[in-house]
Amino acid sequence: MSFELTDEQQLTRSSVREFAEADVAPIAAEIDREHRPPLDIVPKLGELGLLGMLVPEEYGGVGMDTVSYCIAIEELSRVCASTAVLVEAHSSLCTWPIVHYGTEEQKQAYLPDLASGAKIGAFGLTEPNAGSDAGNTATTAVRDGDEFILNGQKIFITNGGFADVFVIMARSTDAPGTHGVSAFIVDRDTPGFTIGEPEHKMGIRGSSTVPLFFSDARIPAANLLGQEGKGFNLAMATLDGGRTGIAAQAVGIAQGAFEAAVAYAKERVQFGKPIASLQAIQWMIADMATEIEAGRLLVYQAADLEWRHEPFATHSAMAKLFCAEMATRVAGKAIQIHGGVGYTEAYPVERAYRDAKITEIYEGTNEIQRLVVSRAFLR
Ligand code: COS
Repeated sequence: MSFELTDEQQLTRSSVREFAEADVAPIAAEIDREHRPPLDIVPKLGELGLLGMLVPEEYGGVGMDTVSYCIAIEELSRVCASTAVLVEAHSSLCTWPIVHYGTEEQKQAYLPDLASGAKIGAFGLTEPNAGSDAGNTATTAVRDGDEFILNGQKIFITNGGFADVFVIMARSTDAPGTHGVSAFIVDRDTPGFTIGEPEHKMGIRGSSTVPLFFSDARIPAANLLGQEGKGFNLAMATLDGGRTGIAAQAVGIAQGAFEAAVAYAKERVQFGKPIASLQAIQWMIADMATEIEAGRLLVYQAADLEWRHEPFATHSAMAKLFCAEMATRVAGKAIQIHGGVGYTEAYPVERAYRDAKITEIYEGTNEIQRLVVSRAFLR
């Protein structure tokens, strides 16, 4: 057993960190304040291969291992969680299911543009009455000759405001519960498919979160993704990997907040000396560092299991569960170390705290992660 990253993984960390520091960090506070997705840097993300990380080389991607992918998400999140989730939802939730369930024609048609960043991807599972109960999908897809007609609504769709390609779950058969659901690839310009107003969120304000509406939206039957009636299984398998990505995002957010807290503790003088010399601060720093490291190991373990084609769903749920709560705790302590200024926009830790919270909710609430983990031991 080796805990050492490969040369390639270390290179991923250093190159993504360099890009994140140079191009993402300077805009992170601004896009948060302006509720504006970082669309200006999408071409650069594409150029660097950061939108094709999970796409095999034969379709124009990088074909990166999943640990490297998590490192990249971690490094982006360290400076900007909104940019990281743009990449994560595009990669884990849109390119991944097309790579793994797509026909050769679908892969040829969609993957090269998604990998280069010419197109951005999104994923539509959640509905007003199908949140944690994801199998309660009400959106319908009715077959009509060589088309499906989609009707219904999705909510809270990450990247939805500007994405070009959507993987959408809709009920296409009369089979009960999760069995009637199928997955479809839907193009943004499909007549009858419209995008709603962006949500105003507590955190990840630079991420686009919108509702989607389908009103007699006709898509080619050839855009059925995977087997008909197996869309719920596809969505769950997609989320298994996605959850490791969100756990990596949480580790990155925590790391960024931690580094800010360490720097501040060394520079802030009270009682005639830097507050870093006070045991109250030292203990918080020790707890933060230890928790981040534990979370990081959970992430890399889940990612490594996936890459080696071992069962990993329980581990990805554990990683997300632990890392999400850890990131909220660490960001909270980072604010505490900063004191009053930490509660203002002058320092990045209040943004980290707001951004960390969503990792406890999206891609399955932590209550759902506890359900997934406990089922593995109690079934
Ligand atoms: N991979 C593949 N298939 C899976 C799976 C997985 N990880 N988990 C479950 N399935 C399959 C089951 O094998 C079952 O298939 P069959 O009926 O063909 O045997 C089917 O899916 C239904 O599974 P289950 O009975 O476990 O479904 P439940 O309705 O009990 O729901 C939970 C399971 C609650 C875990 C699921 O609905 C869930 O993850 N909810 C959260 C949704 C979510 O994360 N939303 C975030 C939105 S995306 S940002």
